[in-house]
Parts: sequence; C-alpha cells; structure tokens
Amino acid sequence: MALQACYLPAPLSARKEGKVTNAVKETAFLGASVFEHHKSGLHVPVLRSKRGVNASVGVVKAQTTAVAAPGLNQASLQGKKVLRKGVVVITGASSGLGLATAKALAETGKWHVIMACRDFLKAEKAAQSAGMAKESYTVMHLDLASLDSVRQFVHNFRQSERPLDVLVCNAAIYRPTARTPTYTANGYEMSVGVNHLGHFLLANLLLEDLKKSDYPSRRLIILGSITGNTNTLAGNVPPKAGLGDLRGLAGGLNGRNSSAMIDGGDFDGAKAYKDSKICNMLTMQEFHRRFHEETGITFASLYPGCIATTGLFREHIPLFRLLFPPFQRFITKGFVSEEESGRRLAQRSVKQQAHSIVVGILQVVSDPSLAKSGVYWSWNKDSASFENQLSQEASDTAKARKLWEPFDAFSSAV
Ligand code: NDP
Ligand code: PMR
Repeated sequence: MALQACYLPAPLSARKEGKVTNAVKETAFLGASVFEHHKSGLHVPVLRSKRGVNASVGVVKAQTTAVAAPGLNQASLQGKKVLRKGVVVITGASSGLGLATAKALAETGKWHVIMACRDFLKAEKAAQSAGMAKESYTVMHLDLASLDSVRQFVHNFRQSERPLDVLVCNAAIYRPTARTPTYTANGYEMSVGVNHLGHFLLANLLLEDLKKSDYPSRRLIILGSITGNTNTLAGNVPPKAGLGDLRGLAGGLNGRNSSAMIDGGDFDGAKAYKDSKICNMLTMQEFHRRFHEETGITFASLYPGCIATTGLFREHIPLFRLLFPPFQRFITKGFVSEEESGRRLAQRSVKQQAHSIVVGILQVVSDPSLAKSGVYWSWNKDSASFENQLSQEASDTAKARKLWEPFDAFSSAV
C-alpha cells in the first residue's frame, strides 16, 4: 500500500481518503507488474551469465569513432575497439519517423535494428518496401497498449541474447478527434498509456540491458515535441499541454473513479497527446538525474521537426490533413518531408542532408558529438543541432520525480 500512497500527490491523498484504495489499485499496476516480472524468472543473473558467453552480433568493422562525452564505458575507456554491430531497438518502426530511422541506421551497416511493432506483418512489409536488407533488422512484437506485451517483449528480446546498445522510444498515437477516451489493456487512457506508460515500463526494464552493453556509447532516446512545450508558439495552440498536480494519473487514468486526463480534467484527445509528450520529456530528464552518473548512459529527447505527412495525423479531420503540410511548409517553415529525408539520407553525407529529420535522429542515436546526456535536442533551418530549452513544466523536477514513485517503491521492495 505504501507503494501507491506515495504515488498520490500529498494533498490529493489526504482529501480523497475514501477513494485512495481504488486509485491505489490502479496506479499500483505499473509497479506491481514490474515486480512480478522480476519474480517470474526473467531476473538479471541468469541473463548476465548467458549473455557473457553468447552476446555476439554480426561482426562488421571496427568502430574507431572517438566518443568524447560521458557516454563512455569500460571498453572504450580501455581503448578497445568494438567489433560488432550496435543493436538498437526502435518502437513504432513500422511507419513515419521510426521506419525512416530504422532504414537509415540499417543502411549504415553498423547497426542491427530491432523493429518493436504492434503489427508484425505491417512492419515486415514496411521494412521490405523500404529496401532494408533482411539481415539488418528483426521485427519483434510490442504493443505498448498492454503492459503484459511490454514485459513479453523484454522477455523475447532477452531470449534472443542480443545486447542492447540504444533504445529509441518513438511510437505514439494522436487522437485529436476522439470525443471519448479509449483505454489500454490495463485500463489507462490510450494516448498516455501508449506514449508514456508503455514506454516508461519498457525503458525501466531495458535499462538493465543497456547497463550491460559494452558498446562505447549507450543511449536511451525518447521523442518529445514542440507541442508539449508551452514556451513555444506551437505549444500555445489550444488545447495547451498541462499536467496539473497529476491527480488523474495518480487515480489511474481510468475514467471511472478518476479522470482519464493526467490533470484530472475533462477528456481531450489532443491534450492527452501533448500531456504524454511532457511526460516523455520529463522521463528522459529524470532518467538522466537518476542513472547517468552511475551508468554513463546518455539519456536524451528531441523534437524532430514537423513531419506533417506521417501516420500520426491519420485520425485528424480530412481538411486538417490537406492543409497541415502546406501550412507547415510555407507558413511556419517547420515542415520536413519523409521523402526528402530519405533521399538526402541516401546521399550519405551529413552535410548534404540539411533539414533531414532522420539525420537528426541518426545523430542523436549514434553521433559522438551528441552524446551529452539530459538534453532536449532540436535542429535549426541549417540542420545544425542545438540544445533546446524545455518549458517550465516540461523541466519540473518535482513532477518528473512523481512519475517515478511506483518504481521507487518497487526498487525498495526488491
Ligand atoms: P507515425 O504514426 O507514422 O508512427 C507512429 C508509430 O507508432 C507507428 O509505427 C505505430 O504503429 C506505432 N504505434 C502506435 N501505437 C502503438 C502501440 N500501441 N504499440 C506499438 N506501436 C504503436 O508517427 P510519427 O512517425 O510522426 O511519430 C513518431 C514519433 O515522433 C512520435 O513519438 C511523435 O510524437 C513524434 N513526433 C512527430 C512529429 C510529427 O510532426 N510527425 C512532431 C513531433 C514529434 P502502426 O504502424 O501499427 O500504426
Ligand atoms: Mg502547429 C512555428 C510555429 C509552429 C510550429 C513549428 C508547429 C509545429 N505549429 C506551429 C504553429 C501553429 N500550429 C499555429 C500558429 C497554429 C494555429 C493555426 C497551429 C495549429 C496546429 C494544429 C491544429 N498545429 C498542430 C496542430 C495539430 O493537430 C498538430 C499537433 O498538435 O499534434 C499534436 C500540430 C503541430 N504543429 C507543429 C507540430 C510539430 C505539430 C505536430 C506535433 C506533434 O506531432 O507532436
């Protein structure tokens, strides 16, 4: 019970005494699930001994790139060359940015891409039609709308005995026209459930695997967005993101005995997406504060630019889908096309790939110059990367900590 009680904002748990038990049951789910996972035999020692012997992935060529930032681990500090491909897990790699990134990384010949997708066939077809070489990727099932599926994915990934060098939390859904909430298998509002909670559990579980990697620069990348940052023009387009005191999240986001919205307000599909993006950006920073020094892992988020033609807008009204790309291209000038990024990427010259979002994410995934941890990256018109400022709420340490409370309780229970 202490587990859930500490997840409730203090004033709320006092005020809603009568409802705490229910809220507790729901919010406990996440923490308890992780606990069960560890009890169920997927524990670290077994994996460690197996992996130590068998963790070989296709050998390519020595990567001699100097990694100057804190992402260095023992292997690189001792001057060893890494003689294997990096292994990167990308969630939602069946379309849009995830697919473009998977393709770009696979084409470097230096990465094996695990495409973590909810629709196996769609992902396989997408990889094939993107022309990805068969041996450069593996599709593995992951439905972020189910915490069991997240745990199963982690289990399957570990069974594969591959190391994990980079995790890219990219998948997302956006439901701007939804009038009523839908829910994940665990009863959480869908946008936050998939975009934040599913990734939150995945990242926390896979942290163990990242820690064990001998790759010179290990990274955990989470996609943020300008629309979750109220310190920008785009972030001030209504409905504005806002987590309030997180009372809805504390109550379980279930729409029955709590609101389906994090701030406890009425359901709004567009706001739920933007809220989830604040959570993504807060999560990255809290990971950095908690684990960077101890592990050397780089934790970062990024705003990739406005890729106005991706499947993300599939549920928006047709007029929006018609006008949004020219609006972004000619008015805000924030537009980045998937085609353009793909074409430029094929040129294989970072300099020629100006404005390419894929280059952006490629750099964040693999470029030594972007190994700094705790950073929210953006790119300017000349495709130069810079550390962007997060809004006050998206850098609120108290709220970031609150997102973690079930896991804190979990750790102390182990
Ligand atoms: P897409 O819709 O093209 O891609 C989203 C991916 O997420 C798809 O592969 C989708 O799978 C997957 N996905 C959705 N639900 C689940 C689930 N339950 N489990 C597993 N995978 C799931 O969108 P984008 O490429 O545009 O978005 C990628 C990221 O970039 C998102 O995090 C988004 O927030 C971020 N971003 C995008 C911007 C843009 O302008 N497009 C701007 C700022 C940030 P399926 O193919 O099966 O539907
Ligand atoms: Mg925006 C420089 C201004 C700018 C930028 C970079 C974006 C990006 N948008 C800007 C401005 C505006 N938008 C303005 C002035 C308006 C009012 C006309 C506007 C509207 C608007 C809508 C209705 N914009 C949107 C929507 C969406 O539904 C998109 C959204 O919020 O998705 C969550 C969106 C976006 N605008 C962007 C970007 C990147 C998006 C997609 C955000 C994302 O995927 O996270």
